Amino acid sequence: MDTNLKRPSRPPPRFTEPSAEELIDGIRHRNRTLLARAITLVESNAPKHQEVARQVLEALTPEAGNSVRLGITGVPGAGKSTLIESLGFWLCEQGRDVAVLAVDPSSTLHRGSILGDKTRMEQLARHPRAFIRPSPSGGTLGGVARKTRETVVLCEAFGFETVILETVGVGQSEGLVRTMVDCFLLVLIAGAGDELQGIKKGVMELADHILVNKADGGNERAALLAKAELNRVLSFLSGPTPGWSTRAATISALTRAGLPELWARIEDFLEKTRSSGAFATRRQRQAVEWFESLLDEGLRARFFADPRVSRQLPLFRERIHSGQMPPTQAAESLLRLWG
Ligand SMILES: Nc1nc2c(ncn2[C@@H]2O[C@H](COP(=O)(O)OP(=O)(O)O)[C@@H](O)[C@H]2O)c(=O)[nH]1
Ligand SMILES: [Mg+2]
Repeated sequence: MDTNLKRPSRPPPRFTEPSAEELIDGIRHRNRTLLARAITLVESNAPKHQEVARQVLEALTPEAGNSVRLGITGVPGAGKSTLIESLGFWLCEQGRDVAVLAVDPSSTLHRGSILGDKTRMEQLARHPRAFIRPSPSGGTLGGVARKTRETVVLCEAFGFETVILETVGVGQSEGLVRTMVDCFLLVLIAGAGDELQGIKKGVMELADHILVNKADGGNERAALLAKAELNRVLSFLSGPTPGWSTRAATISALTRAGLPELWARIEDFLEKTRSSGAFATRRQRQAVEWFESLLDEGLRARFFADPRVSRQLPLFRERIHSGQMPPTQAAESLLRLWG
């Protein structure tokens, strides 16, 4: 007897993509699967996905903006992911919904890096109030920036109260993430003599709070010394937020000692900057920066997609290569051809 005949018939698997309306409705009703699908569309470079993503963003942007956006930077190995897991879990346990997004402009080439991070946030990833998303592969810094900003909008419309952005790549991503967050934390570790560990003064000047991590297991004294040295240096630097003095503190992301103090410090920051207006001013400036970077990206994309440009481009390269045309003239001619 053919047992297959007795099986109840299942509906065929659904391969169709959700419409913009389904995604908008799904995010409003806190459907995580549809949130993830919408983020995938935002991250896609396919024009038909981008069109749906645009509709979703247009509908949901007015509902976004209600989270605290935190950025966390620091050298690889300083303990950023461990800190995010500890802080995120702690916040979730207090009833807050936390989204964690990684920002890694190098991830186009090395998609592996964040996977390790994600597994290290195992406890947080399992928490029903948490949502963790690895970095988009944007192709360019501008691409990653756009995708991350749009993902923040989706997460906020969904209702996440805290959105944490972790910089993964080194070098370029700090400045970028600073333009997307309300409060920016720098994670360092004590030891090796040099407390600044190649962290440039410029990066310290982006931070609203500095953490000397791994203050545990006999390393507490070194961490306290590093903290004191940092606070000495900080007293000579101008911080990124008017009316707020950046200070260093010790923490252990592993034992979670110093975590409630960290959150109290962040709340103090939010309270002060909200009442002084610095919070709103920064968000306004960031909106203009977002607009400008969209223009930059859009112009680049349209320029290179124009057939007049793409037909001529190899020819111009060849002429420059063979010395027939100076680069300045070539660039100008190609731009004129387009605009
Ligand atoms: N002892 C100690 N180890 C830590 C602490 N925070 C992170 N680590 C360890 O440092 C390593 C790098 O941590 P990770 O969070 O991946 O650093 P990231 O590259 O900055 O994200 C891991 O082996 C962590 O377990 C801490 O507070 N104390
Ligand atoms: Mg990490």
